[in-house]
Amino acid sequence: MARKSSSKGRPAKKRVDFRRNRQKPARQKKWEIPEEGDESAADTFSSESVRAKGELSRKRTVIEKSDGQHTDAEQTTRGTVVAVRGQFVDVDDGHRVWPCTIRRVLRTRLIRERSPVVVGDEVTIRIIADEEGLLNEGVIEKVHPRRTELIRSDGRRTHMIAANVDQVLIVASIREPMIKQHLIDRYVVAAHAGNLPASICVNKIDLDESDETLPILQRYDRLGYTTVATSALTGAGIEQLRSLLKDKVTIIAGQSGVGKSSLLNVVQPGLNLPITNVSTATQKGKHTTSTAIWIKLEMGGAVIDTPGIRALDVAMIPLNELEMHFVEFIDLVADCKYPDCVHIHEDDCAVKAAVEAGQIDQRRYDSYVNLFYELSETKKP
Ligand SMILES: Nc1nc2c(ncn2[C@@H]2O[C@H](COP(=O)(O)OP(=O)(O)OP(=O)(O)O)[C@@H](O)[C@H]2O)c(=O)[nH]1
Ligand SMILES: [Mg+2]
Ligand SMILES: [Zn+2]
Repeated sequence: MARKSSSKGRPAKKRVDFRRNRQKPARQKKWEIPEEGDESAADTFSSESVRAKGELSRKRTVIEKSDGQHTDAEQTTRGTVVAVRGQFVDVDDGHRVWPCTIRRVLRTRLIRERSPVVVGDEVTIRIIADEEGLLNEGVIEKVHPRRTELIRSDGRRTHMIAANVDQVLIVASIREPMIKQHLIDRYVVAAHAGNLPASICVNKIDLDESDETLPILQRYDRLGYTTVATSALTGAGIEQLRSLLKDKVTIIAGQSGVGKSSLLNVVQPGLNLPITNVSTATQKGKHTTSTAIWIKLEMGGAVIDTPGIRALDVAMIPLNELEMHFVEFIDLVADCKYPDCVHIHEDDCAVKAAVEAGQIDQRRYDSYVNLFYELSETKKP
């Protein structure tokens, strides 16, 4: 990941004697928060840490400002949560990644509100000194209001996946593993239910020997989705993929092994995300990417690489709303004979008539029926 290392660009640090008489409190009450992207603010910020015991306790660590002066203001900064590992959270403030914990009162409140800190959250952190007196850690003081929330449900409980996402990129592969249109439809429905625009990427087109990719993508083009055919191996379609990702926060969804991480490695050389080794034996294997991670793109924007299938789900969609997530059904449902038509076994159903007339793709309809039965199963008391 292309991030500034902790040592680079860090202001000079030195240890100085404590003042005899403090003219101002060690901790300034009024914290300044540097504007995002304001390099100079962070570089000239100063901090201190006080040791509790021992020889070093008579010294305090200060960070020298660029003009050689130093002050005792405590440092806060604003950043984005890029990874969450239990109680430990990595925050990128645009200059470096700070390992953070969550302030206790905040954590208690978040647990009560069932709204944990997730990848993509904008947070304000207070920089604190580690055991060596180095300013290398942070405490999350505040989680800023979210623009969007991506939630997954297993039918009983909901889990927050990510915050502030702009769009979903659904990745499938034409082969290895074999493309499954019902899975694409599932993700499309989940994205729609989460109010997120979806784009569809079919990868590994180097393995497409009978030109199957284009007709599949055209089905989604016609429905208004942006589509792209790629090969992480040959580089085909990568420029188009780049322009799709630029300046947006995108969550990448798709089955394990389709090449999500491989594509990101090509989109941004140097990322070095670990890649699954797909052999026939492991085609149904575990995800190489195990937790959601937030990756800043040098061209602008960011992507969230998720463990495929678990990221998006449809289980929280009310059964009677499923039809609304199939865009080509929406204008038709009002023409069904029965107002509560579920478009499966009713007569005079406008949706079924459209399938028969070839206006609605049979596979899309099959996806609808499959999802309908799946949802009615999970919603049984
Ligand atoms: N032939 C071919 N193989 C590819 C392509 N893209 C990825 N692969 C291979 O597919 C396998 C899986 O790639 P990953 O990028 O790890 O897949 P992923 O979607 O990130 O998988 P998870 O992290 O498990 O969800 C690796 O062996 C890649 O080398 C491609 O365009 N063509
Ligand atoms: Mg991966
Ligand atoms: Zn109907």
